[in-house]
Amino acid sequence: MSMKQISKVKLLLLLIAISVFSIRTQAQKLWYSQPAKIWTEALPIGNGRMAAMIYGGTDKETIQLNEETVWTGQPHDYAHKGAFQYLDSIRGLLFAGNQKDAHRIADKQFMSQPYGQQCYQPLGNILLSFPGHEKAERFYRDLTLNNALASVSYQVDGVTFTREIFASFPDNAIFVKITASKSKALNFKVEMTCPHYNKTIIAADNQLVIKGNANNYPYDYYEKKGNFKYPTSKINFESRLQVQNADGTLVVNNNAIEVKNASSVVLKLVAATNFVNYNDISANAAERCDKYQKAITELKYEKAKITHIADYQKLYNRTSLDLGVTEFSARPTNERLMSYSKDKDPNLVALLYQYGRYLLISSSRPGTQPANLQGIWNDKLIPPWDSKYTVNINTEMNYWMAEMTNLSECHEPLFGMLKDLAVTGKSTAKEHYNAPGWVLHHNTDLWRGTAPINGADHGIWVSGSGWLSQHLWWHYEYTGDKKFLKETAYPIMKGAAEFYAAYLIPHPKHQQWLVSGPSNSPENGGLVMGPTMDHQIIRDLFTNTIEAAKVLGVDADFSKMLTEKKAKIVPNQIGRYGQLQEWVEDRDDPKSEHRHVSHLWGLHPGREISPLTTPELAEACRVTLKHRGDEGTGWSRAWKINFWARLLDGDHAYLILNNLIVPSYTTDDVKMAEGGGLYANLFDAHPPFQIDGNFGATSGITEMLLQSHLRDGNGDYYLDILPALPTKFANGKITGLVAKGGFVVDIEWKNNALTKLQIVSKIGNNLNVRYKGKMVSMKTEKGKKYKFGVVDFK
Ligand code: FUC
Repeated sequence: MSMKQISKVKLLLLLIAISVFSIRTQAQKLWYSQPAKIWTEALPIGNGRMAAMIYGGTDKETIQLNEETVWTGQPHDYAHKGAFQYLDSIRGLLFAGNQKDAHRIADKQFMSQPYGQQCYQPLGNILLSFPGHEKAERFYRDLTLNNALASVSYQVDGVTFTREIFASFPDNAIFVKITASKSKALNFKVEMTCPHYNKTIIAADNQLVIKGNANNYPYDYYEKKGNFKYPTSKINFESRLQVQNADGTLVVNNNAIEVKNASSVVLKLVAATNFVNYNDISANAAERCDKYQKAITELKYEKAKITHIADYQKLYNRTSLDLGVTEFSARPTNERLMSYSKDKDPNLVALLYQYGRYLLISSSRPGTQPANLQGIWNDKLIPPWDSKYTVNINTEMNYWMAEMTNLSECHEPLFGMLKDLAVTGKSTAKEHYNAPGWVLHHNTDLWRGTAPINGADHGIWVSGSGWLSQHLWWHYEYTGDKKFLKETAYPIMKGAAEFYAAYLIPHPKHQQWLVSGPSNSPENGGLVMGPTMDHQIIRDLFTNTIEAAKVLGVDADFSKMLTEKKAKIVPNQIGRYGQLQEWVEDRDDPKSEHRHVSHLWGLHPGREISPLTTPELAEACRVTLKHRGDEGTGWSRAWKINFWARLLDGDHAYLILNNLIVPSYTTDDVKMAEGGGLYANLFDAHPPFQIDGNFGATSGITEMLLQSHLRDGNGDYYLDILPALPTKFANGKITGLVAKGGFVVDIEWKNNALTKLQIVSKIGNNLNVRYKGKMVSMKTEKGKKYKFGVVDFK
């Protein structure tokens, strides 16, 4: 080959590399060739505390805003004083088969006061108007996941206008930069709006300020039902938007700021409320805004952007997933979603996977509130299910992926909430059950309500405290952090266990058994004694609490008592259709396609059922899943991906994943439409929008590639590599997953078989790596890297 030919080849290779690279980087973004018309087409950004949804309109841009502590209500103890006096009669009625009267008494005497909880509220909007930009060309907007930047660009009369937007965690603010390619071509108006009744919006000098009070709880349905008034709202808030122009002029006009003849403008938004914690609203929102503003007024946009990207990437870049790209991967996101079922576009799966991680980083950072039903994104004064925390599946699903996808820090807000709940839940344990410890029923809110809400038939469910405690134990299992175990986790777990130890009672017909109740198998079949799910959760909590006590060398007598009680809790039972029984009695309906599959908790996220340890029970789970079908609400589909992965059936898990990646395009995004799916912005549709399905999908995909919930007789974890790899994911690579025992795992596979495996031991635990039934067991050293090939698994 001549030199000329060589350089031609080189150039060609370079071009190929660039185009592959650009497809791959494209893979990390959501992008569209039109502005959003509805909220579920807008793109989300967030820094854990503040958030925005960006529509990207050309002549009219809307940036919808949230601050996570703008809620209705005020500090309040929801416990119904003296409710425990009715406990025995409710139990007696249920044991006697009289569910109707049990519901009637419980609804009247045993419910939260008020009967419901409070709701999460929007903060306001930034509105930008660009006269003359109605007819724009070359429109493009995107959200890049690898650097958490949203952008909009288009041309008018040959001038390119761009906006770039991000929410910075280190700088506690949202930044917007607006530029024109031609000098002094920017002419636009900046306004702010706020949907609450009590507010003032003022423009002065170079800033807009909203001051307001959160509305009261918006409807009186539960107030009437429970005959108890909702506490009024006492959250006040302030938000300030600075407009900083490089050139041109600013004119204040009628509470708006007009920018004239500028080349580039930066907007900086801060926001705060008076909320300190669930029991303290004594902060001063204005002082907080002063502080946040002071730190950024002189800060250059480019510097803030660099700081933001570095901070974000520290988390995001820890894990990568490559499932390959095809010609379909380069198309706009909405189009990819529309035709996903026909196209070969595995990269959309990888995008959805990383989007889950992006959304958790954006909605849950140390020191912030945990991700609620909508993460942190809500534009409605009456959001679906109050956009609060439903804990009979949803909040936990939000955090399944936190440790395993290497976002341990993002788990922290959940622990913060648990610290509060372990206090507020004491009063509910005392007033409703005359029991020690703490308990949480099926919902909580900013005020950490723990009493049963909405209706006795599903609100009286006692396992919120037990289920959430699993997350404390997981954090310890993944990190080995003994200080956390001692100071944070164990006291909360112990308090939860104390409650259940006092609460379980003997079953009158099966005296040897202890049962939970009154409770329900989440939202299926009403109030009962002994739903299977409760028993699985309580057993898991007792097991973890006993082990934690052992690690810490404390509470031997308490552990002994838990061990004895645990042995008596009703075991998992297989019913007449071969199904896993949802209740003590064999009365499952094989035709029911109920969205909750609660009694499979022991399979996932629990670990007492597995094809590898309890094959008969696992088979019963499979039968149950067949009965329930492959569809359901968004989160229900997401849970089923996890279930099938735990049953080691990758192809069935994949089938459900594909059932989740379907467009759910209804313009009325509040109405419950048919089944789950995704909106154009890839938010998961219950419907309506609920974020659990996003997080649950990321968890489910991870469970296909790595599982580490099983342990050997010494307590060492098994790392199951590619345990449920779908046939259709023939080639791929995942890096930076985390396994229990503190192992960071990179896996590569080709033609459906493992090719490379690398494991870094962060704690120095013993390692059992399993692949296709073969195992390597070894000691490891802290900080060391171990490499395996398929030949190592003999
Ligand atoms: C549970 C589910 C519903 C919904 C709600 C927020 O009550 O049964 O489907 O997800 O939470």
